[in-house]
Amino acid sequence: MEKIVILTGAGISAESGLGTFRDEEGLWAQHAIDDVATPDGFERNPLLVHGFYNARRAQAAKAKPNAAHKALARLEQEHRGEVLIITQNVDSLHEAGGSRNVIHMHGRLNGALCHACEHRWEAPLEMTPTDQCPACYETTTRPDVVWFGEIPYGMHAIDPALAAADLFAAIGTSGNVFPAAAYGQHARRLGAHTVELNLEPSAASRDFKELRHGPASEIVPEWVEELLRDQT
Ligand code: BJW
Repeated sequence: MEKIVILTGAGISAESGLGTFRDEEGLWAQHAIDDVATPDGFERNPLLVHGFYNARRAQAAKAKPNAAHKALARLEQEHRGEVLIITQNVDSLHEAGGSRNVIHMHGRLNGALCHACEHRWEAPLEMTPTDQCPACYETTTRPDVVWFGEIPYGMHAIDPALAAADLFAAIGTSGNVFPAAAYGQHARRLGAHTVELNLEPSAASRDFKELRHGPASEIVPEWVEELLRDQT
C-alpha cells in the first residue's frame, strides 16, 4: 500500500469535544444551514454568521487532538510510502496531532478571507462585519471556509491523489456532502482498496470494500497498527 489517501470529517474530532453536523444534537439541529453555511446567508446577516464561527473558533482553540488524530500522524511518520489527509474539517487538530500533509478542502476556522480582493490572513479569535482587509482596507472580510455552492479548496491536488491512491480511507464523515461524498466511489473505480471507518454505516458505505464501525479514537489506532504491522 504505497500511497494512502485519507478523507476525514467531523466524526474524527467528535471525541475532542467538537460538534458534528448531522448527528441528533449536531450543529445543523441548532442552526439553519441556509443561514450560516451559504454565501447568501452571510450577505443577509454577517453578524449572525461571524457569531457562529467565532463560537466554533473559541471552542476549537481549546480542543486537543485525540487518539485518532495522533494515530494518523504516526502513520504519516512511519509508513514507507506517502500519506495524504484530505480533511473537510475546519479545525486544526490534524496539525496539532502532528500530521503535515493535510489539505483543508472546506477551509480553516483560523483563516480570514477578503471577498473583494481574495487576500487571506490569520483570523483573529473574534471576527466582525466591520473588520478591514489588511490588503485593500475594504470591510469585506469573511471566515475562510467553503460554504454550499462554493468550490472546495485543493481540487487540483485531490483529483490526481485519488487517481494514484492504493488505499483510500474515509473516517468520521456521513457521506452527505459532495464532492467528498463521491471520493470513495472514485478511488475504488480507479483501483484503490477502500475502507470506511465511522461510528455507523454512512450514506456512502456501499462504495467501500472494507467497513470498520466504532468510535474513531478506538478503531483508527487499531487500523493504523495493522497497516504498519503489515508493511514489515
Ligand atoms: C463518528 C464519531 C466518532 C460521530 N467516531 N465517527 C445535489 C446533489 C449532489 C450535490 C449537490 C446537490 N445540491 C448541491 C450539491 C453540492 C453541495 C452538496 O453536497 N450538497 C448536499 C447537501 C447534497 N456541495 C457543495 O456545494 C460543495 N461545493 C461544490 O460541490 O462545488 C462544486 C464543485 C465541486 C468540485 C469541483 C468543481 C465544482 C461545497 C460544500 C461545502 C460544505 N460546507 C460545510 C460547512 C463549512 C465548513 C464548516 O463550517 O465547518 O462543511 S457543510 C458541513 O458538512 C461542513 C462539513 O465539512 C461537511 C461534511 O460533514 P461531515 O464531516 O461528514 O460531518 P457529519 O456531521 O455529516 O458526519 C459526521 C459523521 O461522523 C457521522 O456519520 C457520524 O456517525 C460520525 N461520527 N462521532 C467516528 N466518535
